[in-house]
Amino acid sequence: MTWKEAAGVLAVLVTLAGLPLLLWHWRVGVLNRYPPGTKVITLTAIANGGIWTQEEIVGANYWWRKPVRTEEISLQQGDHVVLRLRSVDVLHTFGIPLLRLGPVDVPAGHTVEVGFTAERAGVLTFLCWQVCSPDHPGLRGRFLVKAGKAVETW
Ligand SMILES: [Cu+2]
Repeated sequence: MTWKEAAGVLAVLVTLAGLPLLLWHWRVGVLNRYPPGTKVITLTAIANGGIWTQEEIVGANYWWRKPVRTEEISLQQGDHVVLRLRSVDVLHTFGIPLLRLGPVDVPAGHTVEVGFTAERAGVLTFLCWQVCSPDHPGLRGRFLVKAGKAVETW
């Protein structure tokens, strides 16, 4: 093996090992930029079937199977939450009516972040705010906020 071949093999190995490492570093960096204790929740909207899901949707699992619908997310009173909202298909609009949060546009292929604090215990419904598809009514779920020290309900 000449030194050029060896350099080529080394370059391929560095790329194969380095690229996933770089991506991992970027993702961890993105998720860690909030204050400690912040709950970062990713919700992805899918028009077909009317689903909000916490699963990561990439091309393969969009076509191969139906993602699990996220109907309920448990929170503790006082939780600081950052929602990373995504859409895989059409424009969806996110909202939590009881908090007067939204409507927040979630364009296809983009990630939109919104934050809120679960100040009181109770049930917070989240939904898609516009008729995005025939399955639009399915695009809803709820945060179940369990009471902490100071019990105050919605
Ligand atoms: Cu909708």
